[in-house]
Amino acid sequence: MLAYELIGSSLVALGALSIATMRVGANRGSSALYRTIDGREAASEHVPGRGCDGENRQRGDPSVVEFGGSVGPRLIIVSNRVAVPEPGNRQMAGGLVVAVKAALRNRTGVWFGWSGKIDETETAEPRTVERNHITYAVIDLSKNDFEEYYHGLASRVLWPILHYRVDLQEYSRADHSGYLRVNRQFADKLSAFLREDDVVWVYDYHLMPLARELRARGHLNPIGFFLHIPCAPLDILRTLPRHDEILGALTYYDLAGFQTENDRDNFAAYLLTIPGAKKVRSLTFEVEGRQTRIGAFPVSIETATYARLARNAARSPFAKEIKESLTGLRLVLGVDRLDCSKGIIQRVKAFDRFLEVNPEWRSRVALLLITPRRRSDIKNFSAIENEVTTLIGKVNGRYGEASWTPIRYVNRSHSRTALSGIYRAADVALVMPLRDGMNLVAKEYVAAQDPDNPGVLVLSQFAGAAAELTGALIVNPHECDAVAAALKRALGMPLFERRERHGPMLEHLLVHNIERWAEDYLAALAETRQRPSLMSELRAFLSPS
Ligand code: ADQ
Repeated sequence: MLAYELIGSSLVALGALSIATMRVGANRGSSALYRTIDGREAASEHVPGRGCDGENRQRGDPSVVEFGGSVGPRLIIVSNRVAVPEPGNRQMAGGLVVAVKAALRNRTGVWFGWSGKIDETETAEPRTVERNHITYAVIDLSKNDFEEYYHGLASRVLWPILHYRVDLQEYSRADHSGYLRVNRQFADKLSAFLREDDVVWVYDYHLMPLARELRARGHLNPIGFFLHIPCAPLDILRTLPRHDEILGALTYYDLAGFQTENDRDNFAAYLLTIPGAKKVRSLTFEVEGRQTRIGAFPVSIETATYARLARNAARSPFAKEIKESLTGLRLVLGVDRLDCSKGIIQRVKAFDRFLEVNPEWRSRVALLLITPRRRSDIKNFSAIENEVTTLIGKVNGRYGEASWTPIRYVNRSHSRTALSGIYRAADVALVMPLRDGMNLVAKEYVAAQDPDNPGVLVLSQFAGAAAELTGALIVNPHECDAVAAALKRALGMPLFERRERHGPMLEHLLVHNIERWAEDYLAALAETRQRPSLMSELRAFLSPS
Protein backbone atom coordinates (compact mmCIF):
# COMPACT_ATOMS: atom_id res chain seq x y z
CA MET A 1 0.00 0.00 0.00
CA LEU A 2 2.83 2.43 0.81
CA ALA A 3 4.32 4.35 -2.07
CA TYR A 4 7.76 3.95 -0.62
CA GLU A 5 9.58 1.27 1.18
CA LEU A 6 9.52 0.87 4.96
CA ILE A 7 12.77 -0.47 6.22
CA GLY A 8 12.63 -3.20 8.80
CA SER A 9 9.44 -2.13 10.44
CA SER A 10 6.16 -0.40 9.98
CA LEU A 11 5.93 3.23 10.94
CA VAL A 12 5.69 3.90 14.64
CA ALA A 13 2.43 5.40 15.74
CA LEU A 14 2.76 7.66 18.73
CA GLY A 15 -0.75 8.79 19.33
CA ALA A 16 -3.01 11.36 17.86
CA LEU A 17 -0.66 14.32 17.91
CA SER A 18 2.72 12.99 16.92
CA ILE A 19 3.68 11.23 13.79
CA ALA A 20 6.62 9.10 12.98
CA THR A 21 9.15 9.71 10.30
CA MET A 22 11.82 7.45 8.99
CA ARG A 23 15.22 8.61 7.98
CA VAL A 24 16.75 7.00 4.95
CA GLY A 25 19.97 7.79 3.18
CA ALA A 26 23.43 6.34 3.13
CA ASN A 27 22.49 3.60 5.56
CA ARG A 28 19.25 2.63 3.83
CA GLY A 29 18.54 -1.03 4.28
CA SER A 30 20.33 -1.30 7.61
CA SER A 31 19.12 0.55 10.64
CA ALA A 32 16.39 3.11 10.24
CA LEU A 33 16.12 6.01 12.62
CA TYR A 34 12.61 6.81 13.73
CA ARG A 35 11.65 10.20 14.98
CA THR A 36 8.66 12.45 15.17
CA ILE A 37 8.07 14.99 12.51
CA ASP A 38 9.09 17.55 15.09
CA GLY A 39 12.56 16.01 14.96
CA ARG A 40 12.22 14.18 18.30
CA GLU A 41 12.94 10.56 19.00
CA ALA A 42 9.96 8.35 18.36
CA ALA A 43 10.08 6.85 21.84
CA SER A 44 10.07 10.17 23.60
CA GLU A 45 7.03 11.81 25.06
CA HIS A 46 5.01 13.50 22.39
CA VAL A 47 4.47 17.23 22.29
CA PRO A 48 0.85 18.16 22.13
CA GLY A 49 0.04 20.55 19.33
CA ARG A 50 -2.22 23.47 19.30
CA GLY A 51 -4.84 21.48 17.55
CA CYS A 52 -8.53 21.17 18.14
CA ASP A 53 -7.59 20.84 21.82
CA GLY A 54 -6.30 24.43 21.76
CA GLU A 55 -3.02 23.55 23.48
CA ASN A 56 0.13 25.40 22.53
CA ARG A 57 2.80 23.56 20.59
CA GLN A 58 6.24 23.84 22.04
CA ARG A 59 9.09 24.91 19.86
CA GLY A 60 12.83 25.03 19.74
CA ASP A 61 13.24 21.50 21.03
CA PRO A 62 17.02 20.94 21.47
CA SER A 63 16.72 17.34 20.28
CA VAL A 64 15.94 18.67 16.84
CA VAL A 65 19.51 19.87 16.53
CA GLU A 66 20.81 16.55 17.79
CA PHE A 67 19.05 14.80 14.92
CA GLY A 68 20.41 17.12 12.27
CA GLY A 69 17.31 19.26 11.92
CA SER A 70 17.00 22.93 12.55
CA VAL A 71 15.44 24.88 15.36
CA GLY A 72 14.51 27.66 12.95
CA PRO A 73 11.04 27.92 11.46
CA ARG A 74 10.17 25.11 9.13
CA LEU A 75 8.55 25.67 5.79
CA ILE A 76 5.54 23.41 5.34
CA ILE A 77 4.45 23.12 1.73
CA VAL A 78 0.97 21.72 1.25
CA SER A 79 -0.28 20.57 -2.13
CA ASN A 80 -2.95 18.18 -3.28
CA ARG A 81 -0.40 15.65 -4.47
CA VAL A 82 3.03 14.93 -3.04
CA ALA A 83 5.65 13.41 -5.31
CA VAL A 84 7.62 11.18 -2.95
CA PRO A 85 10.85 10.10 -4.67
CA GLU A 86 10.68 6.36 -5.16
CA PRO A 87 13.90 4.46 -4.48
CA GLY A 88 15.32 3.23 -7.75
CA ASN A 89 12.70 5.02 -9.82
CA ARG A 90 13.39 7.92 -12.09
CA GLN A 91 11.24 10.78 -10.94
CA MET A 92 9.56 12.98 -13.48
CA ALA A 93 10.47 16.53 -12.56
CA GLY A 94 7.30 18.43 -13.42
CA GLY A 95 6.74 22.07 -12.60
CA LEU A 96 5.33 21.32 -9.15
CA VAL A 97 8.31 19.24 -8.02
CA VAL A 98 10.78 21.86 -9.21
CA ALA A 99 8.81 24.62 -7.48
CA VAL A 100 8.62 22.74 -4.17
CA LYS A 101 12.30 21.89 -4.24
CA ALA A 102 13.23 25.51 -4.96
CA ALA A 103 11.15 26.64 -2.00
CA LEU A 104 12.69 24.04 0.31
CA ARG A 105 16.27 24.55 -0.84
CA ASN A 106 18.38 25.59 2.18
CA ARG A 107 15.34 25.34 4.43
CA THR A 108 14.11 22.76 6.85
CA GLY A 109 10.90 21.66 5.35
CA VAL A 110 8.02 19.32 5.02
CA TRP A 111 5.95 18.60 1.91
CA PHE A 112 2.50 17.50 2.96
CA GLY A 113 -0.42 16.23 0.89
CA TRP A 114 -2.17 13.32 -0.75
CA SER A 115 -0.09 10.21 -1.49
CA GLY A 116 -1.93 9.50 -4.74
CA LYS A 117 -3.35 6.32 -3.16
CA ILE A 118 -6.95 5.41 -2.52
CA ASP A 119 -7.44 3.66 0.79
CA GLU A 120 -10.61 3.24 2.82
CA THR A 121 -8.75 2.82 6.13
CA GLU A 122 -9.08 5.90 8.28
CA THR A 123 -5.63 6.70 9.66
CA ALA A 124 -4.96 9.35 12.26
CA GLU A 125 -1.55 10.33 11.00
CA PRO A 126 0.30 10.97 7.80
CA ARG A 127 3.08 8.60 6.78
CA THR A 128 6.37 10.34 6.47
CA VAL A 129 9.71 9.68 4.91
CA GLU A 130 12.76 11.88 4.70
CA ARG A 131 14.84 12.17 1.56
CA ASN A 132 17.52 14.73 0.84
CA HIS A 133 16.54 16.94 3.78
CA ILE A 134 12.87 17.09 2.79
CA THR A 135 10.30 15.33 4.92
CA TYR A 136 7.45 14.00 2.81
CA ALA A 137 4.24 13.56 4.80
CA VAL A 138 1.39 11.91 2.96
CA ILE A 139 -2.18 10.81 3.58
CA ASP A 140 -4.44 8.54 1.55
CA LEU A 141 -7.99 9.39 0.52
CA SER A 142 -11.06 7.20 0.43
CA LYS A 143 -12.64 6.57 -2.96
CA ASN A 144 -15.60 8.78 -2.14
CA ASP A 145 -13.41 11.62 -0.89
CA PHE A 146 -11.26 11.37 -3.98
CA GLU A 147 -14.28 11.36 -6.30
CA GLU A 148 -15.96 14.36 -4.71
CA TYR A 149 -12.95 16.48 -3.85
CA TYR A 150 -10.53 15.77 -6.69
CA HIS A 151 -12.56 14.45 -9.63
CA GLY A 152 -15.53 16.47 -8.53
CA LEU A 153 -15.22 20.05 -7.38
CA ALA A 154 -11.50 20.56 -8.11
CA SER A 155 -11.35 19.03 -11.61
CA ARG A 156 -14.89 19.48 -12.89
CA VAL A 157 -15.71 22.85 -11.41
CA LEU A 158 -12.74 24.91 -10.20
CA TRP A 159 -10.37 23.92 -13.01
CA PRO A 160 -12.77 24.91 -15.83
CA ILE A 161 -14.07 28.04 -14.12
CA LEU A 162 -10.62 29.37 -13.32
CA HIS A 163 -9.66 28.65 -16.96
CA TYR A 164 -12.67 30.74 -18.11
CA ARG A 165 -14.56 27.62 -19.24
CA VAL A 166 -17.82 28.09 -17.37
CA ASP A 167 -19.49 25.89 -19.97
CA LEU A 168 -17.52 22.85 -18.81
CA GLN A 169 -18.33 23.05 -15.12
CA GLU A 170 -20.40 20.23 -13.65
CA TYR A 171 -21.35 21.38 -10.21
CA SER A 172 -22.95 19.23 -7.54
CA ARG A 173 -23.63 19.91 -3.87
CA ALA A 174 -22.18 16.54 -2.95
CA ASP A 175 -18.86 17.46 -4.59
CA HIS A 176 -18.89 20.86 -2.90
CA SER A 177 -19.35 19.19 0.53
CA GLY A 178 -16.73 16.57 -0.31
CA TYR A 179 -14.25 19.29 -1.24
CA LEU A 180 -14.79 21.09 2.07
CA ARG A 181 -14.65 17.78 3.97
CA VAL A 182 -11.30 16.79 2.48
CA ASN A 183 -9.91 20.25 3.23
CA ARG A 184 -10.97 19.67 6.84
CA GLN A 185 -9.17 16.32 6.79
CA PHE A 186 -6.01 17.97 5.47
CA ALA A 187 -6.29 20.56 8.26
CA ASP A 188 -6.77 17.90 10.96
CA LYS A 189 -3.73 15.93 9.85
CA LEU A 190 -1.59 19.00 9.34
CA SER A 191 -2.72 20.49 12.60
CA ALA A 192 -1.34 17.47 14.42
CA PHE A 193 2.25 18.37 13.68
CA LEU A 194 2.19 22.09 13.04
CA ARG A 195 4.51 24.08 15.30
CA GLU A 196 3.84 27.63 16.32
CA ASP A 197 6.69 29.03 14.26
CA ASP A 198 6.15 27.00 11.09
CA VAL A 199 5.54 28.91 7.90
CA VAL A 200 2.85 27.28 5.78
CA TRP A 201 2.63 27.63 1.99
CA VAL A 202 -0.40 26.08 0.33
CA TYR A 203 -0.44 25.36 -3.41
CA ASP A 204 -3.36 25.58 -5.73
CA TYR A 205 -7.08 25.40 -6.22
CA HIS A 206 -7.57 22.07 -4.47
CA LEU A 207 -6.90 23.63 -1.09
CA MET A 208 -8.42 27.10 -1.09
CA PRO A 209 -10.28 26.68 2.25
CA LEU A 210 -7.30 25.18 4.10
CA ALA A 211 -6.20 28.36 5.90
CA ARG A 212 -9.73 28.91 7.23
CA GLU A 213 -9.69 25.36 8.62
CA LEU A 214 -6.27 25.85 10.20
CA ARG A 215 -7.33 29.17 11.75
CA ALA A 216 -10.41 27.42 13.14
CA ARG A 217 -8.03 24.99 14.85
CA GLY A 218 -6.20 27.90 16.47
CA HIS A 219 -3.15 28.19 14.23
CA LEU A 220 -1.82 31.70 13.94
CA ASN A 221 1.10 30.78 11.69
CA PRO A 222 1.95 32.78 8.61
CA ILE A 223 -0.03 30.98 5.91
CA GLY A 224 0.35 31.75 2.23
CA PHE A 225 -1.48 30.50 -0.83
CA PHE A 226 -0.36 30.31 -4.45
CA LEU A 227 -2.65 29.70 -7.40
CA HIS A 228 -0.74 27.91 -10.18
CA ILE A 229 -3.59 28.22 -12.66
CA PRO A 230 -5.26 31.42 -13.92
CA CYS A 231 -7.77 33.45 -11.97
CA ALA A 232 -10.78 34.33 -14.10
CA PRO A 233 -12.54 37.72 -14.04
CA LEU A 234 -15.20 38.55 -11.47
CA ASP A 235 -18.28 37.62 -13.48
CA ILE A 236 -16.85 34.20 -14.23
CA LEU A 237 -15.76 33.60 -10.63
CA ARG A 238 -19.27 34.36 -9.50
CA THR A 239 -20.68 31.50 -11.58
CA LEU A 240 -19.29 29.17 -8.91
CA PRO A 241 -22.23 28.32 -6.65
CA ARG A 242 -21.55 29.32 -3.02
CA HIS A 243 -18.28 30.88 -4.15
CA ASP A 244 -17.94 32.73 -0.85
CA GLU A 245 -17.21 29.41 0.92
CA ILE A 246 -14.35 28.64 -1.42
CA LEU A 247 -12.98 31.78 -3.09
CA GLY A 248 -13.91 33.89 -0.07
CA ALA A 249 -11.84 31.50 2.08
CA LEU A 250 -8.68 32.94 0.52
CA THR A 251 -9.13 35.87 2.90
CA TYR A 252 -7.90 33.61 5.72
CA TYR A 253 -4.43 33.57 4.15
CA ASP A 254 -1.87 36.22 4.93
CA LEU A 255 -0.79 36.27 1.31
CA ALA A 256 -2.61 35.06 -1.81
CA GLY A 257 -0.22 34.82 -4.75
CA PHE A 258 -1.11 34.67 -8.44
CA GLN A 259 0.87 34.07 -11.60
CA THR A 260 0.28 37.45 -13.24
CA GLU A 261 -0.94 40.93 -12.45
CA ASN A 262 -4.03 40.18 -14.51
CA ASP A 263 -4.89 37.19 -12.30
CA ARG A 264 -4.17 39.20 -9.17
CA ASP A 265 -6.37 42.07 -10.32
CA ASN A 266 -9.19 39.68 -11.18
CA PHE A 267 -9.09 38.42 -7.61
CA ALA A 268 -8.85 41.96 -6.22
CA ALA A 269 -12.11 42.76 -8.03
CA TYR A 270 -13.69 39.69 -6.43
CA LEU A 271 -12.44 40.64 -2.95
CA LEU A 272 -14.16 43.99 -3.17
CA THR A 273 -17.52 42.28 -3.67
CA ILE A 274 -17.29 40.55 -0.29
CA PRO A 275 -19.63 42.37 2.13
CA GLY A 276 -17.64 44.62 4.44
CA ALA A 277 -14.35 44.12 2.57
CA LYS A 278 -12.14 47.15 2.17
CA LYS A 279 -8.81 47.94 0.63
CA VAL A 280 -6.44 49.12 3.38
CA ARG A 281 -3.28 49.48 1.29
CA SER A 282 -2.65 49.12 -2.42
CA LEU A 283 -2.58 45.30 -2.36
CA THR A 284 -3.93 44.60 1.11
CA PHE A 285 -7.59 43.98 1.85
CA GLU A 286 -9.40 43.67 5.15
CA VAL A 287 -12.36 41.36 5.67
CA GLU A 288 -13.90 40.92 9.14
CA GLY A 289 -10.70 42.18 10.76
CA ARG A 290 -8.44 39.82 8.81
CA GLN A 291 -5.89 41.27 6.44
CA THR A 292 -4.92 39.54 3.24
CA ARG A 293 -2.25 40.75 0.90
CA ILE A 294 -2.37 39.75 -2.75
CA GLY A 295 0.47 39.71 -5.26
CA ALA A 296 1.74 38.52 -8.64
CA PHE A 297 4.61 36.02 -8.51
CA PRO A 298 5.24 34.54 -11.96
CA VAL A 299 6.45 30.99 -11.50
CA SER A 300 9.60 30.03 -13.36
CA ILE A 301 12.15 27.30 -14.01
CA GLU A 302 15.70 26.40 -13.00
CA THR A 303 16.96 28.36 -15.98
CA ALA A 304 20.72 27.84 -15.74
CA THR A 305 20.34 24.15 -14.89
CA TYR A 306 17.91 23.67 -17.74
CA ALA A 307 20.20 25.43 -20.22
CA ARG A 308 23.09 23.19 -19.14
CA LEU A 309 20.91 20.10 -19.42
CA ALA A 310 19.91 21.05 -22.97
CA ARG A 311 23.53 21.76 -23.98
CA ASN A 312 24.53 18.29 -22.85
CA ALA A 313 21.41 16.64 -24.23
CA ALA A 314 22.19 18.07 -27.66
CA ARG A 315 25.21 15.76 -27.74
CA SER A 316 23.28 12.68 -26.56
CA PRO A 317 22.50 9.64 -28.74
CA PHE A 318 18.79 10.43 -28.31
CA ALA A 319 19.21 13.91 -29.82
CA LYS A 320 21.23 12.41 -32.68
CA GLU A 321 18.45 9.91 -33.30
CA ILE A 322 15.87 12.69 -33.51
CA LYS A 323 18.03 14.76 -35.86
CA GLU A 324 18.60 11.74 -38.10
CA SER A 325 14.90 10.96 -38.16
CA LEU A 326 14.19 14.48 -39.42
CA THR A 327 16.29 13.93 -42.54
CA GLY A 328 16.73 17.64 -43.08
CA LEU A 329 13.15 18.65 -42.18
CA ARG A 330 12.62 21.77 -40.06
CA LEU A 331 10.99 20.94 -36.73
CA VAL A 332 8.02 22.67 -35.10
CA LEU A 333 7.32 21.43 -31.58
CA GLY A 334 4.29 21.32 -29.30
CA VAL A 335 4.58 19.84 -25.78
CA ASP A 336 1.52 19.73 -23.52
CA ARG A 337 -0.73 17.57 -21.45
CA LEU A 338 -3.71 16.46 -23.52
CA ASP A 339 -6.03 18.99 -21.94
CA CYS A 340 -8.72 21.23 -23.35
CA SER A 341 -6.97 24.35 -22.01
CA LYS A 342 -3.80 23.76 -24.01
CA GLY A 343 -5.14 24.61 -27.48
CA ILE A 344 -3.99 21.39 -29.13
CA ILE A 345 -6.83 21.34 -31.62
CA GLN A 346 -6.19 24.98 -32.56
CA ARG A 347 -2.52 24.10 -33.11
CA VAL A 348 -3.32 21.27 -35.50
CA LYS A 349 -5.77 23.50 -37.38
CA ALA A 350 -3.18 26.27 -37.63
CA PHE A 351 -0.58 23.84 -38.97
CA ASP A 352 -3.15 22.58 -41.46
CA ARG A 353 -3.77 26.16 -42.63
CA PHE A 354 -0.03 26.82 -42.80
CA LEU A 355 0.48 23.86 -45.14
CA GLU A 356 -2.57 24.84 -47.15
CA VAL A 357 -1.45 28.41 -47.86
CA ASN A 358 2.28 27.71 -48.04
CA PRO A 359 2.64 24.70 -50.35
CA GLU A 360 6.38 25.45 -50.67
CA TRP A 361 6.77 24.27 -47.06
CA ARG A 362 5.25 20.84 -47.68
CA SER A 363 7.82 18.06 -47.30
CA ARG A 364 10.16 20.58 -45.63
CA VAL A 365 8.76 20.76 -42.10
CA ALA A 366 7.25 18.45 -39.48
CA LEU A 367 5.13 19.22 -36.44
CA LEU A 368 6.01 17.03 -33.46
CA LEU A 369 3.22 16.97 -30.86
CA ILE A 370 4.20 15.44 -27.52
CA THR A 371 1.12 15.19 -25.35
CA PRO A 372 1.41 12.91 -22.34
CA ARG A 373 -1.91 11.93 -20.74
CA ARG A 374 -2.74 13.20 -17.33
CA ARG A 375 -5.80 14.62 -15.69
CA SER A 376 -7.45 12.01 -17.89
CA ASP A 377 -10.47 12.20 -15.66
CA ILE A 378 -11.66 15.53 -16.91
CA LYS A 379 -14.82 15.51 -18.89
CA ASN A 380 -14.23 15.94 -22.60
CA PHE A 381 -10.88 14.15 -22.39
CA SER A 382 -11.88 11.41 -24.77
CA ALA A 383 -13.71 13.95 -26.92
CA ILE A 384 -10.50 15.96 -27.26
CA GLU A 385 -8.45 12.87 -27.88
CA ASN A 386 -10.79 11.75 -30.64
CA GLU A 387 -10.89 15.20 -32.19
CA VAL A 388 -7.11 15.56 -32.08
CA THR A 389 -6.42 12.15 -33.59
CA THR A 390 -9.08 12.62 -36.28
CA LEU A 391 -7.70 16.03 -37.22
CA ILE A 392 -4.11 14.79 -37.29
CA GLY A 393 -5.20 11.88 -39.47
CA LYS A 394 -6.89 14.29 -41.90
CA VAL A 395 -3.84 16.57 -42.16
CA ASN A 396 -1.46 13.66 -42.59
CA GLY A 397 -3.78 12.10 -45.18
CA ARG A 398 -4.26 15.35 -47.08
CA TYR A 399 -0.65 16.51 -47.32
CA GLY A 400 1.46 13.49 -46.39
CA GLU A 401 3.67 11.59 -48.80
CA ALA A 402 5.00 8.07 -48.53
CA SER A 403 8.29 9.71 -47.52
CA TRP A 404 6.89 12.52 -45.33
CA THR A 405 4.48 12.61 -42.39
CA PRO A 406 3.49 16.22 -41.60
CA ILE A 407 2.46 15.62 -37.96
CA ARG A 408 4.15 13.23 -35.55
CA TYR A 409 2.01 12.55 -32.50
CA VAL A 410 3.40 11.03 -29.30
CA ASN A 411 1.41 10.36 -26.09
CA ARG A 412 4.31 9.74 -23.80
CA SER A 413 6.35 11.43 -21.10
CA HIS A 414 10.05 11.98 -21.59
CA SER A 415 12.80 12.54 -19.08
CA ARG A 416 13.75 16.14 -18.44
CA THR A 417 17.03 15.57 -20.27
CA ALA A 418 15.39 14.04 -23.32
CA LEU A 419 12.79 16.79 -23.44
CA SER A 420 15.44 19.50 -23.19
CA GLY A 421 17.25 17.89 -26.15
CA ILE A 422 14.05 17.92 -28.19
CA TYR A 423 13.47 21.60 -27.33
CA ARG A 424 16.97 22.41 -28.50
CA ALA A 425 16.50 20.54 -31.77
CA ALA A 426 13.25 22.38 -32.56
CA ASP A 427 13.31 25.38 -34.90
CA VAL A 428 10.01 26.64 -33.56
CA ALA A 429 7.96 25.96 -30.42
CA LEU A 430 4.26 26.42 -30.90
CA VAL A 431 2.85 27.08 -27.42
CA MET A 432 -0.81 27.91 -27.79
CA PRO A 433 -2.88 27.47 -24.65
CA LEU A 434 -6.34 28.98 -24.73
CA ARG A 435 -5.68 29.94 -21.12
CA ASP A 436 -2.73 29.05 -18.90
CA GLY A 437 -1.56 30.22 -15.49
CA MET A 438 2.03 30.45 -16.70
CA ASN A 439 3.17 27.68 -19.10
CA LEU A 440 6.58 26.36 -18.20
CA VAL A 441 7.08 24.74 -21.59
CA ALA A 442 7.51 28.24 -23.10
CA LYS A 443 10.18 29.10 -20.52
CA GLU A 444 11.94 25.74 -20.87
CA TYR A 445 12.07 26.16 -24.64
CA VAL A 446 13.78 29.56 -24.30
CA ALA A 447 16.26 28.21 -21.73
CA ALA A 448 17.10 25.19 -23.89
CA GLN A 449 18.07 27.15 -27.03
CA ASP A 450 21.59 27.59 -28.32
CA PRO A 451 22.05 31.37 -27.80
CA ASP A 452 24.15 31.53 -30.99
CA ASN A 453 21.46 29.89 -33.09
CA PRO A 454 18.17 29.99 -31.20
CA GLY A 455 14.78 28.79 -32.32
CA VAL A 456 11.65 30.94 -32.29
CA LEU A 457 8.89 30.81 -29.72
CA VAL A 458 5.34 31.31 -31.00
CA LEU A 459 3.29 31.95 -27.89
CA SER A 460 -0.39 32.43 -27.09
CA GLN A 461 -1.29 35.80 -25.64
CA PHE A 462 -3.38 33.86 -23.10
CA ALA A 463 -0.44 32.12 -21.42
CA GLY A 464 0.77 33.85 -18.25
CA ALA A 465 4.28 33.58 -19.74
CA ALA A 466 3.32 36.04 -22.51
CA ALA A 467 3.63 38.93 -20.05
CA GLU A 468 7.33 38.13 -19.60
CA LEU A 469 8.45 36.49 -22.86
CA THR A 470 8.00 39.55 -25.01
CA GLY A 471 10.54 38.38 -27.61
CA ALA A 472 8.15 35.62 -28.67
CA LEU A 473 5.81 35.96 -31.63
CA ILE A 474 2.63 36.51 -29.66
CA VAL A 475 -0.52 35.09 -31.25
CA ASN A 476 -4.21 34.73 -30.56
CA PRO A 477 -4.79 30.96 -30.75
CA HIS A 478 -8.35 31.56 -31.94
CA GLU A 479 -7.09 33.28 -35.10
CA CYS A 480 -5.97 30.38 -37.24
CA ASP A 481 -4.67 32.52 -40.13
CA ALA A 482 -2.57 34.67 -37.81
CA VAL A 483 -0.98 31.60 -36.21
CA ALA A 484 -0.23 30.13 -39.65
CA ALA A 485 1.36 33.46 -40.65
CA ALA A 486 3.43 33.55 -37.42
CA LEU A 487 4.62 30.03 -38.14
CA LYS A 488 5.76 31.06 -41.61
CA ARG A 489 7.52 34.10 -40.17
CA ALA A 490 9.21 32.01 -37.46
CA LEU A 491 10.50 29.42 -39.94
CA GLY A 492 11.91 32.13 -42.18
CA MET A 493 13.27 34.40 -39.45
CA PRO A 494 16.86 35.52 -40.03
CA LEU A 495 19.51 34.65 -37.45
CA PHE A 496 20.06 38.22 -36.23
CA GLU A 497 16.35 38.63 -35.41
CA ARG A 498 16.18 35.25 -33.69
CA ARG A 499 19.12 36.26 -31.51
CA GLU A 500 17.71 39.70 -30.85
CA ARG A 501 14.46 38.16 -29.65
CA HIS A 502 15.95 35.27 -27.71
CA GLY A 503 18.82 37.06 -25.84
CA PRO A 504 16.69 39.33 -23.61
CA MET A 505 14.22 36.52 -22.87
CA LEU A 506 17.02 34.24 -21.69
CA GLU A 507 18.55 37.02 -19.60
CA HIS A 508 15.18 37.69 -18.02
CA LEU A 509 14.72 34.01 -17.15
CA LEU A 510 18.23 33.69 -15.74
CA VAL A 511 17.35 36.41 -13.23
CA HIS A 512 13.69 35.55 -12.74
CA ASN A 513 14.23 31.85 -12.14
CA ILE A 514 12.40 29.49 -9.83
CA GLU A 515 14.62 30.28 -6.83
CA ARG A 516 13.81 33.97 -7.23
CA TRP A 517 10.11 33.11 -7.40
CA ALA A 518 10.27 31.22 -4.11
CA GLU A 519 12.37 33.91 -2.41
CA ASP A 520 10.12 36.75 -3.58
CA TYR A 521 7.02 34.94 -2.42
CA LEU A 522 8.38 33.99 0.98
CA ALA A 523 9.77 37.50 1.55
CA ALA A 524 6.33 38.93 0.80
CA LEU A 525 4.74 36.41 3.16
CA ALA A 526 7.19 37.36 5.91
CA GLU A 527 6.40 41.05 5.34
CA THR A 528 2.72 40.45 5.98
CA ARG A 529 3.70 39.42 9.51
CA GLN A 530 5.73 42.45 10.51
CA ARG A 531 3.00 43.66 12.80
CA PRO A 532 3.91 41.98 16.11
CA SER A 533 1.48 43.94 18.25
CA LEU A 534 -1.45 42.64 16.24
CA MET A 535 -0.12 39.10 16.55
CA SER A 536 0.28 39.25 20.31
CA GLU A 537 -3.21 40.68 20.64
CA LEU A 538 -4.52 37.80 18.59
CA ARG A 539 -2.61 35.25 20.67
CA ALA A 540 -3.89 36.76 23.89
CA PHE A 541 -7.41 36.65 22.53
CA LEU A 542 -7.14 32.98 21.60
CA SER A 543 -5.39 31.92 24.85
CA PRO A 544 -7.37 33.69 27.60
CA SER A 545 -5.32 32.04 30.39
P1 ADQ B 1 0.70 22.45 -16.00
O1 ADQ B 1 -0.34 22.98 -16.91
O2 ADQ B 1 0.79 21.01 -15.84
O3 ADQ B 1 0.59 23.10 -14.54
P2 ADQ B 1 2.98 23.59 -17.55
O4 ADQ B 1 3.38 24.96 -17.18
O5 ADQ B 1 2.32 23.37 -18.88
O6 ADQ B 1 2.16 22.95 -16.35
O7 ADQ B 1 4.25 22.68 -17.44
C1 ADQ B 1 4.20 21.30 -17.71
C2 ADQ B 1 5.48 20.65 -17.21
O8 ADQ B 1 5.43 19.28 -17.56
C3 ADQ B 1 6.74 21.23 -17.83
O9 ADQ B 1 7.74 21.32 -16.86
C4 ADQ B 1 7.11 20.22 -18.91
O10 ADQ B 1 8.49 20.08 -19.14
C5 ADQ B 1 6.57 18.94 -18.35
N1 ADQ B 1 6.15 18.07 -19.46
C6 ADQ B 1 5.22 18.34 -20.38
N2 ADQ B 1 5.17 17.34 -21.28
C7 ADQ B 1 6.10 16.45 -20.91
C8 ADQ B 1 6.54 15.20 -21.44
N3 ADQ B 1 6.03 14.67 -22.55
N4 ADQ B 1 7.48 14.55 -20.77
C9 ADQ B 1 8.02 15.08 -19.68
N5 ADQ B 1 7.68 16.25 -19.14
C10 ADQ B 1 6.71 16.92 -19.75
C11 ADQ B 1 0.15 24.26 -13.88
C12 ADQ B 1 -0.48 25.40 -14.68
C13 ADQ B 1 0.56 26.12 -15.52
C14 ADQ B 1 1.73 26.55 -14.67
C15 ADQ B 1 2.26 25.38 -13.86
C16 ADQ B 1 3.33 25.84 -12.88
O11 ADQ B 1 -1.54 24.91 -15.48
O12 ADQ B 1 -0.03 27.25 -16.13
O13 ADQ B 1 2.76 27.04 -15.52
O14 ADQ B 1 1.24 24.79 -13.10
O15 ADQ B 1 2.86 26.82 -12.02
